[in-house]
Amino acid sequence: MFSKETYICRRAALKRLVGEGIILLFGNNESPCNYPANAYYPFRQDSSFLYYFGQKRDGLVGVIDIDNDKDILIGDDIDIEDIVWYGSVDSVSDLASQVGVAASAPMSQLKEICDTALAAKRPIHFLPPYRHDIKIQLMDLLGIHPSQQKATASMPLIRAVVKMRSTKEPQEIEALERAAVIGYKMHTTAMRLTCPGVTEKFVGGQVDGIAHSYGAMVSFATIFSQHGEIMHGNPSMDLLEDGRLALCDCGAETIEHYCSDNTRTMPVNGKFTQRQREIYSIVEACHDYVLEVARPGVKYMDVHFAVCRLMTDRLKELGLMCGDTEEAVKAGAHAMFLPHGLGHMMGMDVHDMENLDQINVGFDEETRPNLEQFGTNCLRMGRRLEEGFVVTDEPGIYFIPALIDNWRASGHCAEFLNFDLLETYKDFGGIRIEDDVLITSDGCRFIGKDRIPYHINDVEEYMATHR
Ligand SMILES: [Mn+2]
Repeated sequence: MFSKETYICRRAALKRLVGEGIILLFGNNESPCNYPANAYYPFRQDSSFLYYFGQKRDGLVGVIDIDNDKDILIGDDIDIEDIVWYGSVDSVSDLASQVGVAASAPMSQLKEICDTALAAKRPIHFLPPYRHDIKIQLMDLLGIHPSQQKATASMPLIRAVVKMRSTKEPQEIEALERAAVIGYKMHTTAMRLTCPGVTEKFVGGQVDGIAHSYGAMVSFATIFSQHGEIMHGNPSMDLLEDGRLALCDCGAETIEHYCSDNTRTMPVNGKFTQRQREIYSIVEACHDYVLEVARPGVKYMDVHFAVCRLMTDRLKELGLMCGDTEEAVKAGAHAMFLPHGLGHMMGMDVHDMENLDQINVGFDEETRPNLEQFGTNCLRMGRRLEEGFVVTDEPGIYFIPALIDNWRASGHCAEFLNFDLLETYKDFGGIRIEDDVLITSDGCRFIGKDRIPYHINDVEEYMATHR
């Protein structure tokens, strides 16, 4: 938790930005796995609740009454039976005072607060809920059916939260640096353990254990797979095989819930083949290019397309693509290899604030998403970068057999693609390299003092000397 003043200042700023009415910020509840007392572990608090109210306990709601300049922490104190099983915890009024909130109240009072505000026709602001229990709670409190809650969520509140959380405070950047330290341990663990004959699940499980040992949890479900071409390929019981690549995309969350998100792709046997080197070096060039051009004022969508053009040029040299680079990218031909965007915002959520809808986070009035074109429609971040933003830089090249067949059959972008040569890459898999980038006043820098090895020679050397 940060200082009490941090949360007081953030709530004051939120009040100024939203202007009027009453704000409800729901904390998360425990989520049952297979029966109520066996909840998914670890418990994860809602990030916006954490940002303004700092407390990690389940069953809390933050109320910010803008018009009366009053903050209230709502929640029930635990009883003696809970204390027997879980130990003593601070009272809700103590939790409130720890984050500079003067008032607290039991959950039963939340309905009264809402009824009074509704009767007075005051605006009640809430964020779009993403958990079903909160949707039911909202229906009970405000009478809005879950199917209507996304549409009736408060745009002034969404805009204010996005504005505040997008720009990371110095203390948040320090927290992200701590997450990167754990992320480094996770990735180098994967490099040490990767060798022919072990299962993907074994490596993935050891990597997860590092996150849990040094922080709160993984920042998302670890991807560790020989099928790098499957975007979210979770570890399977398959054995790692000599000659193949393993893609590891994983990250940590610190105790205070700040994330890391990195990807490395390594040869299972520790040595890249010539064909793997050729593709890897293109991804590496695209990844490094971002560092040269990302700075305040530059649109991340433009960086994305610049990377797509660079990738197209290099794939033309290998004979996998052909034709005019500009035209090929305009037509979306590069999406055969890169069917996703260059990156996303990162912070307390690994896809920061994605629950507030990507169009509100990665885009704005000036930069609109392209929802039509395959690949381009997956861009999560397009708008102009500002100092203090944290975005991921994660280009990749994938050979997706079903996509090759699909485009070949339909003739899609046939003038820019060499389908016969693509056919011979169907067993290749995929390569992605990902790091987290902080936008500074005049440029950008990677987060994480120790770089996880990613140059071809560094990866091979690390694997040769640490296994
Ligand atoms: Mn990512």
